[in-house]
Amino acid sequence: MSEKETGTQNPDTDRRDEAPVINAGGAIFPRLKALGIDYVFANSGTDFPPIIEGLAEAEASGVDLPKALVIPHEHAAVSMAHGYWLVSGKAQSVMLHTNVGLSNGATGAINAACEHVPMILMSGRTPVTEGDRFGARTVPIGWGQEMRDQTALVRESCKWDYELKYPEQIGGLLDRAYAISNSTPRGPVYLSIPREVLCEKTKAEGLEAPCSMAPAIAAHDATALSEAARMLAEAKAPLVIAQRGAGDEASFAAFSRWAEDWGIAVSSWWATHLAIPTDHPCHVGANPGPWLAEADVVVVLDCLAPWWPDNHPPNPDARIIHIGPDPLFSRYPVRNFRSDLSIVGESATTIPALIAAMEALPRDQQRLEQRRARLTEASAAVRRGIDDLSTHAMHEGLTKAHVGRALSNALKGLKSSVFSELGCPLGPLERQDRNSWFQEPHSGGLGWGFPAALGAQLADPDRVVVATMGDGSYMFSNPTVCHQIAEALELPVLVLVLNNEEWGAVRASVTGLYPKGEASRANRMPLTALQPSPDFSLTARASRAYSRRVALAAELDEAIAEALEVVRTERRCALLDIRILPD
Ligand SMILES: Cc1ncc(C[n+]2csc(CCOP(=O)(O)OP(=O)(O)O)c2C)c(N)n1
Ligand SMILES: [Mg+2]
Repeated sequence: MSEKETGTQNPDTDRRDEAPVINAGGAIFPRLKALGIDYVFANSGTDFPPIIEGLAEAEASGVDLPKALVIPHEHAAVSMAHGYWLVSGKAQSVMLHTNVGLSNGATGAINAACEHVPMILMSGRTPVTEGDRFGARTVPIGWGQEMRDQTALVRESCKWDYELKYPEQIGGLLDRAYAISNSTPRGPVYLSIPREVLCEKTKAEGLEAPCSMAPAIAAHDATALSEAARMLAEAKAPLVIAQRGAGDEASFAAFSRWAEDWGIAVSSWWATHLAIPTDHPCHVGANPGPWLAEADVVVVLDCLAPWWPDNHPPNPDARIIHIGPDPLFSRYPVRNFRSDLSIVGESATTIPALIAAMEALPRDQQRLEQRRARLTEASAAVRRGIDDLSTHAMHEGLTKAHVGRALSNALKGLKSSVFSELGCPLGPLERQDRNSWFQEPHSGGLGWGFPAALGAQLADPDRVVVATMGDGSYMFSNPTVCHQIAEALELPVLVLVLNNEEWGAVRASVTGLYPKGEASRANRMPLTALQPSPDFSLTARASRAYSRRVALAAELDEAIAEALEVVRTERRCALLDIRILPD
């Protein structure tokens, strides 16, 4: 009797006989490439044999694949994907080991979610079967890495998650993961990939086909946008607070022209991206306080927390407009900044639309001129204050402001991005171009700056990329790992460690809350010192980076110039361990 007659025919097996089949673990790679993904930042484990075997098979077959990179710590892998996105605008993927690898990457996922950074995050899943199946558990970790809900480790940070059930789902699920990750508001997505499923065979056919699902990009409501345009055109004292930049290259440039044209104050309170050049006549600096007190219309442009509620009370009569890909930041349970008008959309589209909508509206030319003149004066005064801070007597030692100013002088005329994590502050560090400034996300998962800078350098080898961070942040970044990556991938990042031998921000937080408390008066505040300070220059040198310790103000300019020269001519990572005073 034939199979057909008995009804035992397995259509799947039959199909496999006809079409070429590959290991499911390898099918992931050509699919990612088809989605436009250049890199898989990977940290492998014992759940990886079908992935590694599949990858080797795919490589041997000559199909187009993303580059799979060994990243020796998961936090670095996720943060590199984050940094890559920031300068390229292209989502990447990260592949980690079961629950233990995923938990090491979870802080990176929290950071990416906070900043709306898309990426496809994957991690293995310990086998569920205990034998009698290819790929089943073997050694004790197969049992030890079991969890009821592994995905819970990153679920709150991910827009979408799923566990791969069948190998033939790979193409469709990755398309969906990619499309959702890149939809407004963008963010990481997570797919868990169990070992037994990856050990199965699947069809090779179709893996290189174009993505089957387009991201959904939200656009502003036209009525709300016209209303915002009218409010701004009629405003007496308009203010924009911008934290996450001003969209793409074109909208960034248009935003600067518009602010000047209409005489609108722009504050960069806790800006994680640059929205306007620091020396723009309308850039009133980081402190929105005085401007909020008088503003009658405030635009909160993509800001999670646009001001400090107790310190910067807005004018009670002000009307407040929130604009952004998720203007109310719906993922956060508590965020009660008033919003009279909320406009959803990507800044790259909303900003030009708002500008266009205002063009046709009447303007009081005299009022605008007065506003412009006042802003020019006020922003110059803010810059003079910063200049004083950045250049005042250095005989007692260096400050973050001094280093920031020296760095901006050294970077003049170079295409550069500075990643600052409690490093050089914006202001003393002057920045003009889009993508020239990135600060750690407001989720503050430290250890982000160095690997994010590595990701940015990978995305744009011609750019000078600087990672400037506190000594604490440098240690959080797993520096040995980051220097290994820099050497292995030839990523000549300039690293400036601003070493005050403490967690200064924690100390400042204590003195802020208890200015006259025991801890503030103590000779040495508990739980904040990082002494004895390691010799970070040796950590860098372990991976053959250039390194130098800078203790004296007189050495600073020359040390930065020398390090920059190494970075640019030898294409080698360079680290300066710069002794700074506590703030
Ligand atoms: C992963 C992580 N752990 C702990 C903290 C808490 N934290 C916030 S700021 C800070 C100190 C940072 O020290 P450093 O980088 O040396 O900068 P400094 O404030 O000394 O200039 C710490 C520990 C955090 N934000 N993230
Ligand atoms: Mg410190």
